[in-house]
Amino acid sequence: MKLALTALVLFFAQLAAADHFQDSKACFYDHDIYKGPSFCLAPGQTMNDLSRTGWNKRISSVRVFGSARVTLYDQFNFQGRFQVINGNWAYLSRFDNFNDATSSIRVETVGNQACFFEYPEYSGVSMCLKEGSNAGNFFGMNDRTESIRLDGDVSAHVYEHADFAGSMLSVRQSIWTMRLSTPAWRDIVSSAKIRRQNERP
Ligand SMILES: [Ca+2]
Ligand SMILES: [Ca+2]
Ligand SMILES: [Ca+2]
Repeated sequence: MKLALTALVLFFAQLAAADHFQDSKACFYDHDIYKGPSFCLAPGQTMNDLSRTGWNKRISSVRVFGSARVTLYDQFNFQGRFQVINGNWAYLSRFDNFNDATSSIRVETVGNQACFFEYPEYSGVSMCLKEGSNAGNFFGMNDRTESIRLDGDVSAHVYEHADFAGSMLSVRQSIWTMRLSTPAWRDIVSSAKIRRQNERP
């Protein structure tokens, strides 16, 4: 049984590693949960008028790979209401009502940082911290983290309590889901230090 569990953990660690090394890009889908027609953009690409490609006010879900970061705007030419997206959103309707609202898009790349997500698979509400950060308080993300994505050459040293107190876990590769790989750490992270991969906290 112990062997099976180790194999399972290894499997998820590999999944997370595979995901981490995928090319950075963002993909946009016509329907919820990444279904229907879609298109992808690489970091640096923008679309200032989605009506030219027949995609105006159609996007319903977004997937983000690698260290891409997306900004959606509800008007042409990067105007109007906007949302910054660091992770995967299966239902934009649950994200400040951005379902079928997007008219222009920017995709950028982000540097060395760690992103903390409310749900597994880098989804839900997120918070990203740059290399060198000392976040003594997670505020709205306190005790909510269920996946951690490392972008670039960083590790995240995460703590059970605020102000770097309690148990510490050094995260050196992305964690796809804490439900399986690190269950004791699910919804428990309250503070973190972000460092270069081999630097001490
Ligand atoms: Ca749609
Ligand atoms: Ca959570
Ligand atoms: Ca905590």
